[in-house]
Amino acid sequence: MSAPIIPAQPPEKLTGIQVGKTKLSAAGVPAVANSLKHVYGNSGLLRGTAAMLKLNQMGGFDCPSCAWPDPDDHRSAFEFCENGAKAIASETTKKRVTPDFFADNSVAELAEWSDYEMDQAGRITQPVVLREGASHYEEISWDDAFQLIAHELNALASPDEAVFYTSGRATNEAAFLYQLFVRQFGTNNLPDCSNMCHESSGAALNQSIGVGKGTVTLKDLETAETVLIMGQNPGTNHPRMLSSLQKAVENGATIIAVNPMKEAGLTGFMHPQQMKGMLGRATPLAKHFLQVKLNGDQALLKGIAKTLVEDGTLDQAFIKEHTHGFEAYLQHLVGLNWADLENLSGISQADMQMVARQCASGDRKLITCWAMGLTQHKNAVATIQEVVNIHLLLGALGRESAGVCPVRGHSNVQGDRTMGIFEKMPEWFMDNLDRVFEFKSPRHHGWDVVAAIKAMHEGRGKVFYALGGNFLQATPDTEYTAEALRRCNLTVHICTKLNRSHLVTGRTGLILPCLGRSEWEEGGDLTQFCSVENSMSVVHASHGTLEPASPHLLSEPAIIARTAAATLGDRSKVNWLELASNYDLIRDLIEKVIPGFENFNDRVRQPGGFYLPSTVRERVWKTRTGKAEFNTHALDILVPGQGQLVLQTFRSHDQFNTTVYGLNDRYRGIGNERRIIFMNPQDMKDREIGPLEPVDLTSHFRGETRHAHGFLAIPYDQPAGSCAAYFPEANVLVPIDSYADVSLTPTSKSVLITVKPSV
Ligand SMILES: Nc1nc2c(c(=O)[nH]1)N[C@H]1C(S)=C(S)[C@@H](COP(=O)(O)OP(=O)(O)OC[C@H]3O[C@@H](n4cnc5c(=O)[nH]c(N)nc54)[C@H](O)[C@@H]3O)O[C@H]1N2
Ligand SMILES: Nc1nc2c(c(=O)[nH]1)N[C@H]1C(S)=C(S)[C@@H](COP(=O)(O)OP(=O)(O)OC[C@H]3O[C@@H](n4cnc5c(=O)[nH]c(N)nc54)[C@H](O)[C@@H]3O)O[C@H]1N2
Ligand SMILES: [Mo]
Repeated sequence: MSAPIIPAQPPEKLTGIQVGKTKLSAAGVPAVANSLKHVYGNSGLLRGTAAMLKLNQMGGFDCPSCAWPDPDDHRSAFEFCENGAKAIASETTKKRVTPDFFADNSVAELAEWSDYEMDQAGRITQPVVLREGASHYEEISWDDAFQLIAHELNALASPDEAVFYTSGRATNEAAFLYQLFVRQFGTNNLPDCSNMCHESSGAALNQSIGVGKGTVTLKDLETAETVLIMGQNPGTNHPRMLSSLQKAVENGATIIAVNPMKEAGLTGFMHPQQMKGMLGRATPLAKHFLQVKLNGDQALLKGIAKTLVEDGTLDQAFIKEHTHGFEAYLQHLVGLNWADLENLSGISQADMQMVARQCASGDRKLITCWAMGLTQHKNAVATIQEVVNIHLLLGALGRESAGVCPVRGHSNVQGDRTMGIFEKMPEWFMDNLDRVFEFKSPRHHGWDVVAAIKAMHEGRGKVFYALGGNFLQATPDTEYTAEALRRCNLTVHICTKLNRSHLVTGRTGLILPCLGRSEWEEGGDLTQFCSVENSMSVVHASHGTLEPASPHLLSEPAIIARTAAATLGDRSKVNWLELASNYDLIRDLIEKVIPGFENFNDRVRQPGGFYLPSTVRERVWKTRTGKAEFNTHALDILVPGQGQLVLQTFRSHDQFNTTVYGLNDRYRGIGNERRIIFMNPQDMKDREIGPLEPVDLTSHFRGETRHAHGFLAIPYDQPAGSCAAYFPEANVLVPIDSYADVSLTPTSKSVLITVKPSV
């Protein structure tokens, strides 16, 4: 008898919404109170305090939440934010998911649970397997689990039939070992969460300035004159960035925010560790707020560039010495008309000029920060290159207090890429791997996230192995992706907590639970530590200091090493088990393969770690032409058809990606509900939809439709034609074939939908 088909989406239950006021500033005492509630509620007083005191301290562990850097010198006793606290609470919880838990709850029953309930279940303690046709997961020994994986991998007709996903929490050591295993196995099928995240930034920056990373330090940010924050909600997603922004403002910087939503963290900040903040007095952050239409940034940026040209405020010397492609770009700007730019962006010419003049003022110490609001659109790469164009016009790149700052998401997503987690690493990297490990790495490119889903759907991908993450719910087109996973022979998840990807499995499903970042290594070895790279290219150590959630857990490097040893056997000359027992040995190998890691083991032991070198800071441009490149793109902006709206899928305050810590979105004034759609009030009236009325959403793409039912409509200040719902509930609406040009990032912020009252 075959098992029932397990639903792919969270249950469509409403949880009892409470609507309050939207907030005008972020953090303050409520943030601290909320952090403490999460930490002590989950972890208990002792474990909770022990964890919080080690978070982001030198000699402690790196916060597993976002990738925002720590101060280079001074750290306050609590260098954390509300969301870091929630991440820690979720990891250090006292609750456990044991083999008995799986015996009590069938997979079909677990599929009825909400994402919040699944996270609340606690830490998984032992490896478990869902055998073909079985209704429940059951215990399996580590050895048997590795044999099972090895058997399925070695039975494939080609290594390219396997998919090896990575989520950006994996440390450098785990990631390096993983990509080495995958390439020795014989494939480059290494999709990662970055494909859905900052891939557009990497692709754009690599082509424009020869590196795919940001070019500024914390000090640069704190001493900039103008900070442009585009498509980012730092109050929720990068709260520690607010202290840096506060410092920048205190040093005289002007902050300009560009966002369809007036996010609390952009308008004001109450520093929870300063008297003023505790008294509830906020430091105003953004002086100007440009409420751009969803996906309208490209037009706005062109308007800023056009003004710089019309005003003649260009850095001619920089342009001449350092750039390529200026003439073509100039011609393009001259040919644009203001009415189009205004219509497409929703921003007036006067405002675009005001921003341009602010950017060109003083010493042009301009820093532009951005996140998912720019990267998850069809024109994302073009838009980000437009950001770079402005920096090139002003010579605001590769010097102090100026540059570009893509603000990364996952705490080590940037490091994972440095370590080789990429389906198309450059030749020099592969050459180095071959030299150091004496093998021939596969040179044909592998699959990214979208390609991997399609391959599994079409039967070309047969084994899915994930180092962390929640593939089913992080990816677009939930129903399509679920079918892709169901068609696999085997799906394997290395993870800490239960999530929906564990329920929608291949013919056989495996859950391999690992240690969390806060925990010490197997055998209580406190000298072992891992390393990570933050959003500003600082590589530093992370020491686990807590007792593991279960004695059965293995570290990520150990799981990868044992998978590799079982699968490759004599085919590999690498001593996998030795590497997994001493991370210094892994770091020695990283040093041999990747430039910038000289004396890695010494330097990573220095307090605060070290910066990776940046060619841009030396004004060396590793591009096609050896210059920084102006890229000229035609205006290409998503315009909704008759009756349609553009939907963005974004994060609430109480979630970390697909992990739901709570049901509130405090700054936006939402309590106890996630199935909601924020709409412009006039758009609601036009559709005769009242506040809190249930609505159904239909997305439209190339004649195909996709549906999501039973969302509550909330009137919310944003441009007409733009609307927003939470990820992952709305992912079902994002079409698998709708992705960004060049970077192939799913267009999670550019979904064309129609909204109707539920019938
Ligand atoms: N607490 C918490 N922290 C996190 C995460 C989390 O889920 N929770 N996730 C981590 C990860 S992996 C990432 S990538 C980051 C994500 O950090 P963000 O990018 O801040 O995350 P989103 O919630 O997707 O927010 C996108 C923001 O861009 C705006 N936006 C959307 N579309 C547009 C547009 O077309 N133009 C402009 N100008 N703005 C737009 C939205 O209104 C919203 O404010 O955060 C990281 N940190
Ligand atoms: N519609 C829509 N979709 C999106 C986005 C969006 O804005 N809109 N954002 C995209 C972005 S920016 C990203 S980065 C992706 C995120 O995609 P993923 O990285 O795949 O998803 P997460 O939700 O971060 O993964 C959570 C799971 O990681 C596991 N985990 C937690 N800690 C550890 C650990 O230490 N080790 C291991 N091995 N596992 C651990 C837990 O089991 C948890 O359930 O989602 C993308 N998807
Ligand atoms: Mo991300």
